[in-house]
Amino acid sequence: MEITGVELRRIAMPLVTPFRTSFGTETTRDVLLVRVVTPDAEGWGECVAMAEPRYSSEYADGAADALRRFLIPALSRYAAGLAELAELDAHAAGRAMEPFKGHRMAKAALETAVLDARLRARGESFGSFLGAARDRVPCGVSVGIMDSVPRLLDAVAGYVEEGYVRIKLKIEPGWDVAPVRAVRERFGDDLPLQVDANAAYSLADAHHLARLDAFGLLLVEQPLADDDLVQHARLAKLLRTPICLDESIESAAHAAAAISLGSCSIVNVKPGRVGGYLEARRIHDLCRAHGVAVWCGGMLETGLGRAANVALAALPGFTLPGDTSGSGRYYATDITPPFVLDDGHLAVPTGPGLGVSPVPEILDEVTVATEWIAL
Ligand code: OSB
Ligand code: MG
Repeated sequence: MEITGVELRRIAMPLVTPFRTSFGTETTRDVLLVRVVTPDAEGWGECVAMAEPRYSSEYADGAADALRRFLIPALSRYAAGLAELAELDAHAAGRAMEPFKGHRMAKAALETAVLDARLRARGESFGSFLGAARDRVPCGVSVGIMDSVPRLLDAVAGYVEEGYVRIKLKIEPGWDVAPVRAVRERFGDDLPLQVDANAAYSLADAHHLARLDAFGLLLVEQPLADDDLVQHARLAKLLRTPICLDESIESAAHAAAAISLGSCSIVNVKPGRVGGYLEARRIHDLCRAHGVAVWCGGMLETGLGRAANVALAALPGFTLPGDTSGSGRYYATDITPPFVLDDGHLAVPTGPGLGVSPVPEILDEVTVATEWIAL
């Protein structure tokens, strides 16, 4: 595949409601989009890095810099060295970028754009390419930290009403046992419920976290620091609630280490966090072979990233509902035709590539800057 050039586009997407986690509050999603242009098709990749390096060390400006300075030139050099340009696919893009450490969210965006262009050119969907085993996926919703328990209960009631099949509550010290208890009391023991701490606790909080065991949670996500698999393994022995890792798992190698240490029994797979959909699929395969459940996380994606996540979530090892919510949970107007929940599920797109494209007028309206890099 020949690549004419790559566009880096920054868009600002106002969220329908502020999203508060233990690491900060988001009111507008600052998104970096990557568009790969080829003679046959163009492909899109959404970079999930946020405006500030709080969830992880990556941030949108840094990702754009890594792309323009290192990753896009590496792809261009790699392509020049290929005997057949036809070999320039997502696997090749991964190899081209491999010499550069980290920057997984930036790499994922470029790899996804290359993959999308390839798949659109040959008329194959992401779901088919990845190995989707179903045509729709059950959807959960991630509910931010609120000012008060009554507000939280109102928000959860709205999502339950909309049909979400699983609720995830963001927690932090001072906002954990009480909101979980309140949600259980109001919605009952049958509501599939889980919590996400975004690394806000330490092992010294083990006794306190064990109080969550009383509420029959599906899992507690990333209770401790991202770089501490050993302490997560210790914590796992002190809790009945299964531990799920998010921030700690940046590659299949990390997943293998976490499984052998006993640091988690469930993995949240976010393609951006692990460097792309190929690595995400490797993690799925590894976890499946070890009987470790996976589910698809989210990073407040627009319809572009959502389309690929929904395809991934249709793989057979994704046995828990994902944070693959409908577009309306995040944005009043999505840049693609919106993803709308039907009976608590989203349909896996079937069209070529991502199966959705940005609506040009909407995209222009939210665009803050564009940059064209000719190859
Ligand atoms: O930890 O899963 C997380 C959003 C941004 C950054 C980190 C996380 C989240 C979410 C929301 O929980 C997931 C979503 O609905 O996209
Ligand atoms: Mg998380």
